[in-house]
Amino acid sequence: HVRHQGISIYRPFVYGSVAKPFDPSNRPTTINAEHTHQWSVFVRGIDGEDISYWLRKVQFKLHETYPNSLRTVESPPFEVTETGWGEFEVQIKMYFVPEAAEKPQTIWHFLRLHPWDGDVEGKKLRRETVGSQSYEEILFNEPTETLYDIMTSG
Ligand code: SLL
Repeated sequence: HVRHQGISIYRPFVYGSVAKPFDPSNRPTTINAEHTHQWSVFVRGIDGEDISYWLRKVQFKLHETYPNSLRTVESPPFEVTETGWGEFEVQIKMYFVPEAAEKPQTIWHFLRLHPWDGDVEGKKLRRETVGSQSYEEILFNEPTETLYDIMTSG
């Protein structure tokens, strides 16, 4: 791969989660009785930008209590939706398009189900949606010429 020396390209993205408690009076009967929340964990562009021109796939490694805890998403939306009862650290491994000739990068996100303030029991009754997300930038140092062309066209 021919690389552009001394050049860096970066792109913003967001990763995080959103979790919503089940309404006890209106619970889907198919859901495991111990599960208190439905949640999603995601990697996405800013303002809905499609980032699949540089992000090829994402592997979300869930807590080992989940069946098939390694979830691979090969196209947007790069997200996993599940139900559960507990908070845990999600490992998010980002794979880049082959033109990038870059190794995958791993980031971590803490899946929050409960609000920070007050006690957990009280919050369950309030049934709040809890979101937690981080803004990041991916940095490609000395990008390949083909990646450079992809990133700078359109
Ligand atoms: C805790 N250390 O104890 C954490 C682990 C794991 C959450 C939380 C599993 C759902 C299922 C689930 O919600 N795991 O498949 O039953 O709080």
